[in-house]
Amino acid sequence: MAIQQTLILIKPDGLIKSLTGNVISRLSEAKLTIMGAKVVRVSRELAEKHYEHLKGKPFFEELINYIVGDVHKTYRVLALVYQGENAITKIRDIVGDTDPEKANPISIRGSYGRITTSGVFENVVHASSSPEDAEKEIKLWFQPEEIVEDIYPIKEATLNNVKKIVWA
Ligand code: IDP
Ligand code: MG
Repeated sequence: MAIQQTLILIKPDGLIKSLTGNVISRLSEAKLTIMGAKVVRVSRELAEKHYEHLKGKPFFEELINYIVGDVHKTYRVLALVYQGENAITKIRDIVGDTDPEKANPISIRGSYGRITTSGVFENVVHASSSPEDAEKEIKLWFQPEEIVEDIYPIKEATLNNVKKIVWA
């Protein structure tokens, strides 16, 4: 079994429905370790990079409106990094299928998700799908100093004469 990292986002519907505590309790069943956590106001640029692989899908624009907070007028997501053995599959099992109607009813998405009339799946949380996606996503959402251990290689960079630690 491999030690993996995974990025979780509690999306704006999760925050406006006051599900943060429930979601974190459910995720704790996986017995993983939290490595980083923060509240983020999501820019369109960050949203489009995060969902790059879905560009061209009919629901893409609505998905971006959803994750930046325009749909729920809730301009924040809670971003979490978990680490542990088989973290990706363990978390995806607790989170459930992408489509809330197909998701196991006791999963997070099965319990709390819905399909809106605009067609986007409001499914409460994001969870990385593979180790490659997790690495890309964690490096996109977090700076090295925001993670309690160096989970990926880092390097020193100079930006406007200021030395900074960045992902290598
Ligand atoms: P995932 O979140 O389960 O990894 P992805 O295919 O990466 O699923 O899609 C990202 C997000 O886009 C989903 O969580 C959901 O909010 C939305 N989405 C994906 N597929 C559809 C669809 O067929 N209809 C509407 N929304 C979708
Ligand atoms: Mg995905």
